[in-house]
Amino acid sequence: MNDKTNAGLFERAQRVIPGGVNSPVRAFRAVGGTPRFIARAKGAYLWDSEGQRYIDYIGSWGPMILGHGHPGVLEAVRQAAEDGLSFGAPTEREIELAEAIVALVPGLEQVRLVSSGTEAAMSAIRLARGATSRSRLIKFEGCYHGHADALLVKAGSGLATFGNPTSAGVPPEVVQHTIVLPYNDVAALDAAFAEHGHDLACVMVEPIAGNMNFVRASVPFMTRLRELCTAHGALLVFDEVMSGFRVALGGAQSVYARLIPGFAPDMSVFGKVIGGGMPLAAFGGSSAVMSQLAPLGPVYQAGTLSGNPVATACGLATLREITRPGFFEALAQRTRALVAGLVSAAREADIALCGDSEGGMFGFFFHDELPQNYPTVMTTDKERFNHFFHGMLDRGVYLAPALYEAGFVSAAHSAQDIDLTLEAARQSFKALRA
Ligand code: KE4
Repeated sequence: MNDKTNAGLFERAQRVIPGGVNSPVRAFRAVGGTPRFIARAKGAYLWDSEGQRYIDYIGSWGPMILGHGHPGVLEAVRQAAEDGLSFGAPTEREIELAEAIVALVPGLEQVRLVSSGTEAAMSAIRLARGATSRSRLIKFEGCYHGHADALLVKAGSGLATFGNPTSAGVPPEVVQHTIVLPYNDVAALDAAFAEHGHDLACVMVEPIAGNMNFVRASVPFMTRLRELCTAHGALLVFDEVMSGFRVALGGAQSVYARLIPGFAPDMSVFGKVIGGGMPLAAFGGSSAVMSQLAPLGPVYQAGTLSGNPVATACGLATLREITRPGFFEALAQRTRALVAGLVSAAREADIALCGDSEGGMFGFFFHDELPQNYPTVMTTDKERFNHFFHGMLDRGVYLAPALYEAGFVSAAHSAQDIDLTLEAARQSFKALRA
């Protein structure tokens, strides 16, 4: 009989899967200890292979905005699976999902569906380069856009967790066109555009960066970024894989459109929530730009499972729920209550903690003020975070297993779940002081 303990499963996994995981952050190497092997999930909860229940604040790193096992979503997936898992041919449901995304994101005229955020971001870069006949791109330190070679430069997700700002195996010539700038630094933007503006294809940015925990782009920074891209003919690409349909129904771009009159990016990348937990992502923009894509134009992009009928059913059912009146107001309120409760629980234990949230996405730092960029995030107390993480895990609360990751609340998290979480936090903070 196989050993079903987390430790036993981890030992067995490491024999046949590198690091025992299919995505590095899951290995708990940033926080130490044994990863939990999840057996099942329902609503706001996960159960590991030993039967231990956790209140889930990862939500599969964003997709599970409704909570796990939403009946309407499961029914849609069941029906779609009955009708066929994959055809490699167009379906009406792909049109419905594309129409839903375009309707929810002003400025988007067309989208192409793909299977992962990495694929969407990689394709958006290729399209921006093809559409502008330019090669250079700007990304920002602390932002992560998936693991395509050109973007694995000072990435802020797993790589930052490992303290490895670039990845082995990425030839220097592949990243020679990628400029990495400090986040929220207007002077650096001006200098980079002054030098490279004429051959910049695009700038890719996480408008609310969830791969260095939770850092907002400042209004002056975003305003200047928009001005400079427009002035130099570079495409402004919003990576909303994490923030899209998570921080607001219209994504982070709708938040900035309220703060900066007439603001909109030129292209957007989505993932996570739009797949509802199934492999689905998208990138989009104006028809003029998107028409450069094969089969219409010269920029090639393809995918066997792109627009998969079961994944699109899951995504559509998810979007149907989050567009219900009041959905985001309720989610944002619950998430704010969580963050405010964490900050006050820490204060009771005389521990410096600050936090922020937008919609159903949140972050917190063992720091006395919110970091505005990656170097500042790096100065926050990692050891204290790791102890807190394990204190919460031992008390049945599953936070993101890395200081540099954002957290996620779902519509299934009840007020009681928040209260239980805050009680676990009070005890964990006290233990930190002991
Ligand atoms: P995927 O290829 O993992 O679907 O998406 C890549 C991606 C692109 N852009 C942003 C802003 C992202 O946050 C991501 C993926 N996010 C990580 C969490 N930090 C996924 C978790 C993981 O790597 O296992």
